[in-house]
Amino acid sequence: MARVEFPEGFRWGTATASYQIEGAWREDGKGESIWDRFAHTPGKVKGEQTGDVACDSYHRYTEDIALMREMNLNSYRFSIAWPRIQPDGRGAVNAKGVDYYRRLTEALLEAGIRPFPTLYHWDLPQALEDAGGWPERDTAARFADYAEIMTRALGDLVDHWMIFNEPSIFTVMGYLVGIHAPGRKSLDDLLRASHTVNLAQGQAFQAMKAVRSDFTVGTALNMSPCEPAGDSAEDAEAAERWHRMVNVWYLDPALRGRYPEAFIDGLPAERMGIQDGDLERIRAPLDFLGINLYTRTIVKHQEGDPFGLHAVPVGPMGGDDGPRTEFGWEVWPNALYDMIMRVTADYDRPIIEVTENGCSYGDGPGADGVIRDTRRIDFYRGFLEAVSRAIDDGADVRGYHAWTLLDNFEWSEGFEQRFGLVWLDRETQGRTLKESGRWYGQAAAENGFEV
Ligand code: IFM
Repeated sequence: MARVEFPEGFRWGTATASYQIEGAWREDGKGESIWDRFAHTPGKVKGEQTGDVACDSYHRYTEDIALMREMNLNSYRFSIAWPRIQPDGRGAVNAKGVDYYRRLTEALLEAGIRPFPTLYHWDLPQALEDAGGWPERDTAARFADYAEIMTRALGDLVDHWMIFNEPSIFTVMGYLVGIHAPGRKSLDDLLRASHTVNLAQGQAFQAMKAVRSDFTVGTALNMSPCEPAGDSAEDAEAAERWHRMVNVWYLDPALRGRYPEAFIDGLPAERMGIQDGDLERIRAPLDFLGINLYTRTIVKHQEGDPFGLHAVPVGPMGGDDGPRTEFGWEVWPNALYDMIMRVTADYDRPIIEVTENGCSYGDGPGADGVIRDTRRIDFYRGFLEAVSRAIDDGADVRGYHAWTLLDNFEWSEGFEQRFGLVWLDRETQGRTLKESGRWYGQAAAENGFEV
């Protein structure tokens, strides 16, 4: 038996997102979001499910906080629904929306849990989509206004913020692939959206720091180490281009004021709508980097791919060597070690928070009511051991957030994929800690575990 230990002060948390857990989709003055519209459109989400009620956390957040306390957690990553704050994405502030997040934040602080909000986890106000959505440049200015409103509203309670959640997922899935809201399928829309999001990141960062210069501001990026499918130089170059497009497309603009060289034929600057001065505007010297990671990516050279990168990922998520979760994602803990070490080397040892990592397994209550989700325990043991190894090898990782607190609305999959440490009974909204939740809580209490 060996012991895996974390540095003193290491944060143990869970992560959630507004549309996936809150419900109350049109209460207290909330406006319609693109996910409300998308989920209400027949054929978009499995089983025609929606986040109208979700986990009802809008009304049951105190129960959720009690569960976090039971697990000895000291950080909670949640997201703020922009349409609760500005129902149309611009103009007057909806006081009841702000009030909800103040109550949530105060209750977290009372419980000794750091509130760790993300400003945008995919629920754009529908009115802004109607005005052009993320491909429309003006959305960046609207977002910076909202960032200022929110940081003013919670700035006396919250120190640590994230701007975006997984920009490369919501732009690619929402504007190119079309399986996420708003469901468009256009490379030009994606290219323009990606630039607006980078502008928004830069402008929001400036607006937040103007509210309080000592805010700690980061962003949460989906990352996955890219491994070449074969031994050829072509595959190696394709894997590197995929890395630039998926992992650092929203990081290099922020930290280096430029786009990475991902496209074979050079940056499509005109199609992206890049204007003079934009490379300064997209800069955001982030105080920390949030890493959301689920598995690795195997990439091969291929012409005729949808991006024009001459690179495509092979097969389903991950490689073929590890077991798979119920979503079909390969369980490959070393992916987290590799990714942390790569950004540590490439970006001069940034402060890192693991902002999401988790797995979907459907294990439910046995006859005795106990939920023995041992595969999830194995998953967390493996990935946390990888984080600890990265810290030993020089990375500056300050916290880890399991995705997710409780089973919730998994976007176009509906409620089928269960990622929670807590089981959700959708009929009663009852919450039951799984065995993985107990294990995670014990590791948090001891700041480590035996392997
Ligand atoms: O549920 C999502 C979350 O919203 C963003 N990151 C990945 C999770 C699992 O798919």
